[in-house]
Amino acid sequence: MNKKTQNKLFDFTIPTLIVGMGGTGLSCARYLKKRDCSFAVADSRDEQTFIEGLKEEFSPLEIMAGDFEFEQFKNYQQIIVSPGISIRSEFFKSLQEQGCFILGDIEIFAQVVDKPVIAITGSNGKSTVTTLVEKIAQHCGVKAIAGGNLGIPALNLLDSQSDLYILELSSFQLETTYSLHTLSATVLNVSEDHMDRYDDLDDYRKIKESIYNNTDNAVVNIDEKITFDRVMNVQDKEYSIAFFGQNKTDNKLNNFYSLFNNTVLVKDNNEIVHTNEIKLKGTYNHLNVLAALALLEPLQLDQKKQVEAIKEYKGLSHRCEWVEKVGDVEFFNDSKGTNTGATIAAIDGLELESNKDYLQRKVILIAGGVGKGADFTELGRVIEKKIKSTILMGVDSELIKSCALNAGAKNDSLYSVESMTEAVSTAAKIAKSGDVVLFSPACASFDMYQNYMKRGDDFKEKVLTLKKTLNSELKNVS
Ligand code: UMA
Ligand code: ADP
Repeated sequence: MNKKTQNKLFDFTIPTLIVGMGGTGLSCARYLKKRDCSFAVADSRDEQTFIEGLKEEFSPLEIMAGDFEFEQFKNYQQIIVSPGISIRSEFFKSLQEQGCFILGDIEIFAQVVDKPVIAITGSNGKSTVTTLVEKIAQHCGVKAIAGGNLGIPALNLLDSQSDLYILELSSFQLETTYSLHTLSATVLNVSEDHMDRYDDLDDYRKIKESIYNNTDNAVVNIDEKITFDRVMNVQDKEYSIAFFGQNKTDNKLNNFYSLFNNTVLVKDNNEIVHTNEIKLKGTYNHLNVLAALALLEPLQLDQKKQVEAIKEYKGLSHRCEWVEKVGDVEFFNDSKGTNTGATIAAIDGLELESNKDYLQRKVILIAGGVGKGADFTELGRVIEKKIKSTILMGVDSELIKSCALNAGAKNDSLYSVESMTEAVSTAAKIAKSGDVVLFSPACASFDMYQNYMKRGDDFKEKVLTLKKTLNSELKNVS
């Protein structure tokens, strides 16, 4: 929305400090090494094998391992900070006051990329939309590659020499990005996440909205009223706007990609594809498809080809992924549901009419983990309204439980467990024929797992073990 928000540019000729040597830090170090730039690295980890590995790859290299030291850091005029480290701490604020230029890997990418970039942020749906945009573009013959928060760090994408880059950007990455010019950009939606790093929801939203700085095509969700108004109220807009959302009869928007009557995707009055022809299920996923199409609009791709790609796309693992039918009970893995917005969307996305009928509820929810400072009030209400039984585990399970109880959920519909094995076996005990077990934690995984993928894999493994055990018990009986 605003043009540049930082006047400084990264200077490849002066020494740089890279802070955090995970995927992002490594990609920066490798990129700077290729360009013969001078750099040092810092990481709180001080394990010997980690340090030896860095020395082996980047020697000679200054490594600051262990606690961050202000006196050492302040010698660097530019510091690349990994997204997992907050630049809002007093430590980094003081460095900025000393004149240090704090930036992230996406800022360097922004300064060197010479092909169009499509950028996607939002609390939920980023990976789904990013991958879908990539798949559609590729199917239409464009040499396109996706990465960023999705997994492959942005600077690594450059090796592919692609003609189109599609970046999933987290709010953490946007905080340290100043000059990214995009062909298209979107904030898919905003709901509470990472509240341990932001003052409030609007603070978080504004960081997300910075993705529209310097875009040619702002793709806007009509139901995100605050963001919609901010984008619309910019004077002398230097970008076009494409909208996406559910079609309401009073809408007079142009360039509107909408879901009509929950059954057809349309652009203005032109039909694109029927929802029953798409493998992705749930209203939120249909909105994801519309956002992907709106993002690709500037490329003017062949519609027939785009629709072919959409019909083919099955979605990603760990996102409302069907796992197994055990007996007559279906199990879904939504381990990537790491905030309340995602879990509520997943519950609604199951589209079970019976959810609305208190006596015939079918969904058993398994949730819990690290809440990241979230307010679970709304999730509590949804549990009370739509869930038959809820099984809770992880460090913040009690927070979810008390919100569900406050909303009026019955105590005997809430179960506390210690492990995934116990969660799955409890679900199996409670479930009746025709029920659905949804693992959608509404929380991050790192109290019990390395990441959401390991957590989802563990859930799937426990479900498969359950199925095997039941099958062998049945055999023994017969
Ligand atoms: N570190 C310190 N001090 C600290 C904290 C971390 O030195 O106080 C070091 C760690 O020891 C480690 C490194 O920093 O060596 C980790 O850096 P990082 O947490 O920034 O993680 P990366 O491996 O660089 O991964 C990041 C993203 N991680 C986060 O934003 C937390 C990855 O998104 C992303 O895929 C990757 O860059 C490539 O772009 C993950 C994520 O969880 C999937 N993202 C959040 C989300 O989706 O909700 C935002
Ligand atoms: P992200 O990359 O933003 O975490 P994903 O595409 O990986 O998003 O989806 C994560 C989870 O978020 C899904 O499993 C689903 O529960 C939920 N989700 C996906 N798209 C949306 C959406 N548009 N609105 C709300 N929730 C969504």
